[in-house]
Amino acid sequence: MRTRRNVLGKFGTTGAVALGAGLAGCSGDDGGGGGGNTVEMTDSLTFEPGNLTVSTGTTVTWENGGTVAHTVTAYEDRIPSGATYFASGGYESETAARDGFRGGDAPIEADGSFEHTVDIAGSYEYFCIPHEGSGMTGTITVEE
Ligand SMILES: [Cu+2]
Repeated sequence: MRTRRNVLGKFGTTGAVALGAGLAGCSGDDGGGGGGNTVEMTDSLTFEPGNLTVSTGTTVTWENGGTVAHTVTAYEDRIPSGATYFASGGYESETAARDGFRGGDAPIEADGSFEHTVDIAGSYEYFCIPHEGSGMTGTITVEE
């Protein structure tokens, strides 16, 4: 485990903190080619896949595989009742996330990542603040 440089190179500083908890036991990744619980943020201003279905307790990881910076920001009124709000940057509300972005807070740069564990079943809709107008939105469907 002396691959600190590689780890940072792949996940960037945003994901470094969560990496220890999220991937430490994951060397035998069951993703089978990058699928699984990962959503990629692309230079085409899309989340891929746009709709990801996972089970409760899953940690979803968003990775910026391109060069354009993005955010992962949940629509506050389009997540299940009782679910924890999530947004890259650690904001606790959609308004705070939008205000923070307007104020110049760094979004997820190239090679950066964000992750969130979904613990309540239902549909979670989210978007990218700078590219919302271009239709950069996504949905996580969480099943029991
Ligand atoms: Cu974006």
